[in-house]
Amino acid sequence: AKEPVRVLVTGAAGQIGYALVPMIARGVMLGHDQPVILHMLDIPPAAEALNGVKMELVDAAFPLLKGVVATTDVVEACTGVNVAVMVGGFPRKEGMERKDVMSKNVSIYKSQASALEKHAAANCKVVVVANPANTNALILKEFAPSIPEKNITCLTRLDHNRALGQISERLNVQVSDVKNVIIWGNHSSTQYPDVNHATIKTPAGEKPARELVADDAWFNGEFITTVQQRGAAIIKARKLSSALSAASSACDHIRDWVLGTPEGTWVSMGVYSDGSYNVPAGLIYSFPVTCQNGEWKIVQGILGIATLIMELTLQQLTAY
Ligand code: NAX
Repeated sequence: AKEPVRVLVTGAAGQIGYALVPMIARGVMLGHDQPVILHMLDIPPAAEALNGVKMELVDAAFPLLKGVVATTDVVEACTGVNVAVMVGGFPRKEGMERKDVMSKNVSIYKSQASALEKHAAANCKVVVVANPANTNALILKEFAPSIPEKNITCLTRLDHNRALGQISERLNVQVSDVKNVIIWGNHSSTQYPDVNHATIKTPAGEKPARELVADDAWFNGEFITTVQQRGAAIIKARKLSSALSAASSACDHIRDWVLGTPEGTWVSMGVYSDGSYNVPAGLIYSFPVTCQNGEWKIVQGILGIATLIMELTLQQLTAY
């Protein structure tokens, strides 16, 4: 039997946490033959709720779940963890300046970074979900210099999955037949969802998504804004922000990172830039990546956005 993997979820008493921990305990994140021990961290005002989540995990009698640590102590939470999903943080609230949120998150991520650095298992893989996700990941990377920078990532897989979902709905195809969209940049409304390399599996082989859509203009306008503003649309509808889709996407992110991406498929991950595509080195930025043997690699040689826009203009010109 496999040794259990220890998975930390911070902010585990929150809404994403509540959707995420049962997925992990069911093997959605690390595989259906991989036992897990859950480490759940939250802050003292949420301690009672956190304990309630622990009670429900016990009640659900998950066969793969070999233990639960529910704590408000950051060191206890981080000790021995192999995977860390950072969901807790201080989100920007109405009327708050960006710099106010930043300083709160700097202190949270600074202490969590040093606890992970000192107490997590060697080669612990980290994904930051809490917004601003790119920035929080960067803070974590800066304050945990002994954790290899390739091990610190942020979640843009939700945006990636939203793009797949929109294409599937629009083209009336199965979402599992759509692949290779790209989210460039941030997890924020300034991200660039790119469909120019996306393909659809058809009985006649893989076809570019752009060839199959009746109205190509949709891809250049409404598609992009729908993906960029999907988070806001969910809040408007649910009066709460995305939780089940965020949790499921966090599982996808870790699963593909640890177990690998299928041949010919890439996914979007926020990772530190090595200067690829002229993105300043050291930033945490969303790129198309493939994963193998527990390591991600930025897909090279895809037309950059500037080239791409030029190309499109040329295509439009030659079409006349
Ligand atoms: P909730 O407010 O429901 O939960 C957050 C939890 O974090 C709370 O239980 C809170 O007590 C806890 N927390 C606060 N400070 C903490 C600390 N220092 N240590 C440990 N726990 C702490 O928010 P939820 O809806 O679960 O969202 C969590 C975060 O995910 C937010 O920052 C949100 O903006 C972000 N999101 C990121 C997404 C992404 O794709 N990257 C999408 C969904 C989501 O909006």
